[in-house]
Amino acid sequence: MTASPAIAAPSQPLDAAALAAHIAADPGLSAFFGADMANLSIREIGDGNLNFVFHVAGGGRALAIKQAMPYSRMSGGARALTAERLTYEKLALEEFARHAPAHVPAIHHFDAERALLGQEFLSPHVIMRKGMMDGVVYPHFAEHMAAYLSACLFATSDFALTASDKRRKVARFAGNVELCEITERLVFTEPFTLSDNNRWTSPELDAEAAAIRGDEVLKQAVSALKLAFLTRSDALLHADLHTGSIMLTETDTRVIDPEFAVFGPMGFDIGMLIGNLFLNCFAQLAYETEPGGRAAYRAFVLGAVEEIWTGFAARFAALWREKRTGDAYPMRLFPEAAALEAVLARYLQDVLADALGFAGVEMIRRTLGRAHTPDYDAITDRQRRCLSEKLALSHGVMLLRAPRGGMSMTEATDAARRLIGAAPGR
Ligand code: SR1
Ligand code: MG
Repeated sequence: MTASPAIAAPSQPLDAAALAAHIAADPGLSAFFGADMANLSIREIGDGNLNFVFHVAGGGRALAIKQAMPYSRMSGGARALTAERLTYEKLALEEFARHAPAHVPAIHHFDAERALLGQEFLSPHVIMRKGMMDGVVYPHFAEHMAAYLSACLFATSDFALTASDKRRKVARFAGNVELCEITERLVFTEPFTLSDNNRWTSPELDAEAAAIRGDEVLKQAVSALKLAFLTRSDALLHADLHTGSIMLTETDTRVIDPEFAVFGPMGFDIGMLIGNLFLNCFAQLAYETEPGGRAAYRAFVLGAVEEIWTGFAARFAALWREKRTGDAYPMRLFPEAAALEAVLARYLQDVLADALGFAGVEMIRRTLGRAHTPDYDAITDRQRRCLSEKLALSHGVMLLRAPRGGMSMTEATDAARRLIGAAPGR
């Protein structure tokens, strides 16, 4: 199944009255809100780049209803984009819910024609990026993300699926070309060349941006990673796994917004996530109100990076040893798990090498490309912002220029610690 036919979405987002009328006309939604249907509270709360999101509450219950317009929100309507992305998001949420139900929101409503997706309203959860900017420690986040990543990536890979099932799933998501195109251009191409879409803190970062544009070794490393994204189908990716795609509390972690979902290299999701954690870690320097005021928080962030990797690798290895029901390295050929330990170790080493590279790409593109993150945009002191951005760029460049397979996750976090320790004013 593909996501066609194309959805004819309206050109204006719904207003509260129109959404209330839609809810009233839908038996599932009106049953959800029950007797309080007439007194629904509806407000638009979206802050993402692509969609509108409405908080709808009544009768002590609440939903987050997402509306995809036939354009991207950040373009103000200028960039056409079909609303099919919402169908991929729904398909991905359903798939991930099968493997990591504790870490995705429940779906309560889907209307392809109107491009509406109603999901569990997560409360008191906050967007992780905001929590990190506020300095909130999430003690279970790394463990939860290791569980989510290992379960979803393993279960949608050839290690778990028969070849036929895997091919069917790959085909189902292969039509998500519009959002893949955004990633291919905004993540892997434009930040590494001159483009009207790019922006950076200028003139302070002009020299760094020019050096990156002229760095052939780095651009070849980025291109090799882009080729992996274009051609490989290791597992179903969330494919936009930044800290704005995670909502959490101290005890509960949910991964939201998988509208970019597509099959690709496993290291992409891990790399995007840790790239955003590194970005936040360097931004923390600028949030300090006294020297060292965010040192403990940086230690939490870098500890989380390490724990995500060790937790992922351990859980993935356990699944490989015990639940390898797929066509790759089938159990019937290798009944003794021990015979494949070297293969498993090499596989994980490759995932790590990819993840570190993708993390480097993410750090550079969020600093020099079209789509920045609030971690940096919110820093009003220009000098501090530049310092954090330069550290992020240095770290990203280092990850991409390191010989492939030559770096452990701890070496990557240690490099971040060293950069921060040597920063001016430290
Ligand atoms: C036009 S979308 C820009 C960025 O926002 C999304 O969250 C993705 O990261 C994309 O690259
Ligand atoms: Mg998103």
